[in-house]
Amino acid sequence: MLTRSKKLFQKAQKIIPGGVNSPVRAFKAVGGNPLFIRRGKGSRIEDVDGNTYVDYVCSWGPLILGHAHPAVVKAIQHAAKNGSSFGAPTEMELEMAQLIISAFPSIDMVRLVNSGTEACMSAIRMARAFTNRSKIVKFSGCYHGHADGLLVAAGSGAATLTIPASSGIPESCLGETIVLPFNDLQACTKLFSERGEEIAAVIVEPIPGNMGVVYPQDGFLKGLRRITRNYGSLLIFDEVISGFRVAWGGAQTLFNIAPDITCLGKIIGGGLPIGAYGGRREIMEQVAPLGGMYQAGTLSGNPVAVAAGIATLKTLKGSHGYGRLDRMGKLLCEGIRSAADRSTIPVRVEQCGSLFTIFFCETPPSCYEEVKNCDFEAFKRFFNGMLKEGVYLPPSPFETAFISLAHTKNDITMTIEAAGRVFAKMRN
Ligand code: HOZ
Repeated sequence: MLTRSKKLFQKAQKIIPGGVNSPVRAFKAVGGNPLFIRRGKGSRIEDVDGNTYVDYVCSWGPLILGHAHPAVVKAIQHAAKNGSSFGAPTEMELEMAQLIISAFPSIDMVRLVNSGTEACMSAIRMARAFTNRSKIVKFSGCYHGHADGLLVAAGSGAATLTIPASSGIPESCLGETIVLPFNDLQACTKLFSERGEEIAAVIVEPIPGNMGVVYPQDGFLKGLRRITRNYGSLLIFDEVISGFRVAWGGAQTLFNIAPDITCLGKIIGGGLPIGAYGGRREIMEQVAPLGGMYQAGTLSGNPVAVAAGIATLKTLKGSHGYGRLDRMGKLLCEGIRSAADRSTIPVRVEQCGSLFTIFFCETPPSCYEEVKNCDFEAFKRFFNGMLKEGVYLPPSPFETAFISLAHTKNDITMTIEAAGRVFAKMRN
């Protein structure tokens, strides 16, 4: 008998491309049928067939407090009652801007937009306006949303579907983007020595999450900071995933590096659509109406999204939750590692606080090229085994998984035990 998820997916495929509104959700990398989700509460989600799962997708990062946190629900209800959108400034936007600026010392001014894609797209335009240069450097496996020019060797869904560069983007546009391997400072030094004066900005996920969690090697980010400064280029940290996730002030606080521009999203919207880009005052003064770099949006600074974001950030700050998230992350990842060791299946679990990725390989990948050499068949079997056990992981080997403050020790224990059983089955 067809499950309700299957029936809905069949219908959806007729009227929505691939049956989904964002490609990774189609389960192409893991086979089978995507689950249609009915509701979520805390660390759990329930599908339309009534199955419940411990959720490690958490809406791909925004839900650091878990699903339907009471403070966030209350803030959304209250804001919606007062009107869902005005297209005019509100006092709450000021509060959000202040929260962001106080958390990120590198940000003097910030502009709210509607998604991480918009944040990165605007950051690039602003960097070009400020430097009066056109070339952009990005790293393979990093994903900065789906704007033209950033969709080359991109992680996330593009990596999952092995799309090297999206069709529909003019050659002239792609020619402005130079792609380097992540963690290869030498390649970056060489490039700048040859073409440094043409480069407007280097954009990087300081802790990539869109090829799975890959650690920046010692000196890599500091090196990027030094090189960009020497050549008058800007350094853009895409902290859409890592911002407010790995620390209150994001990865830049962890590594003590001040980028020129920071892109944010996800957590600052508490599960509603939002993005933001911010940076040094003289750079942000390029943005209209102060300067000539244009960027706008009917729903920018949307009061309901901003209310959800403020409630999330305030609850997060009040909870002193980063220690707990890190402890839970360590507990879970050490448990999964031991379970894998017992099965003798080569597995590397990379973790940074509440972010983690299970790579099926011998050594932790240091760049996209190494991630691509992992065993994706093994990942697929593991994913599907875990799903049967009631654990919902990201349905792609190129994504990071997320732990929330709603995850309990019981969830972690249950997940480790499930992983043990799945690894044992995979070995047989
Ligand atoms: N690009 C998102 C993860 N890095 C996936 C978005 C989605 O499918 O919801």
